[in-house]
Amino acid sequence: MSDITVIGLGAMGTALTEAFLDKGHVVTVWNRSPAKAQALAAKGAIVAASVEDAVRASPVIVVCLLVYDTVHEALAPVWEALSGRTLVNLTNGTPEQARAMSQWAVTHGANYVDGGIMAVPPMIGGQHALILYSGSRQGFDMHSEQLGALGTSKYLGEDAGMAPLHDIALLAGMYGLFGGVMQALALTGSAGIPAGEFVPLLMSWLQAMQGGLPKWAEQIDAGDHTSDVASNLGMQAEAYVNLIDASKAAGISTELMLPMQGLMKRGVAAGKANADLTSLVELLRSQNRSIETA
Ligand code: FVH
Repeated sequence: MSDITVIGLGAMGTALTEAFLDKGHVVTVWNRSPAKAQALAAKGAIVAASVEDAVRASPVIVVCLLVYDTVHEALAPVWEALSGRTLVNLTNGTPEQARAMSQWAVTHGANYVDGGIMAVPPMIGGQHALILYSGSRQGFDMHSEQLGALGTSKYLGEDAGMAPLHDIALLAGMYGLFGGVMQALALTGSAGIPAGEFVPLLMSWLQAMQGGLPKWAEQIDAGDHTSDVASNLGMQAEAYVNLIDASKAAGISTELMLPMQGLMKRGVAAGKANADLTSLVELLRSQNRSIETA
């Protein structure tokens, strides 16, 4: 028996395996393309000949494949081997996919823990690598020491959907930020300003704006978007027009910027001109436009 099995040796699965090995764990690995296991074997990993052998090798199976469908594809034929083991699925997915997989695993006698990796491969094993977990408390507690090799663990409760929900919400924040950063760099770049010159200014601006988020949380939790408003939506919607116009004038695509403008306009039309930008969160909740227009 080994301590841990890792199924999936892409960029992330490889980093996970290395972190387990670094902490002295005995690790069995399996990957669809066997060549990716060679470097890990040289570092001490045991290479299983089949998925079934990999599952049977350890009490805890860490899976990190591309998407949930590939997890099903890989594990469905070997369901009998999962009984009595803990399945930790670190593949990116939706809360619904995680809950369905939890049900499937539990039906086959396994503890199921879902995970969201908030880190890129080089961060794995360091304290800044945050790994979110949810699902079986028993499964998480039994293996929390081994999982601690990957970074900082945060357990979010028995509902397997909680880790992917938090994961996706954090990624939504990240992609929103990155979208704005791309627009900013395209704009300044069009005027010949090197990114290296502008980025320090951008970073300190974003840091300053981030300081306002606790107030956002207070307003959203209280459902009060009209007290103590410093920058009302009506004013921001007018200023936002300049952002679109300046981009167009510079020959920069507005495709990343237009959805936010659409939401602002909807907020103003809904009578929220004097409210804070936070009122738009309620608008997103109450009317799912992407579903309506899909
Ligand atoms: N890398 C990152 O920055 C992010 C950080 C946050 C978490 N994500 C998620 O982690 C999952 C794996 O990502 P990855 O970076 O390891 O991805 P790849 O390097 O592309 O490796 C993909 C592995 O999946 C295997 N695979 C794909 N299709 C199948 C299949 N049909 N059957 C069996 N295995 C399959 C692939 O095998 P192979 O191509 O080497 O044979 C790799 O092992 C992912 O959910 C991220 O969103 C990473």
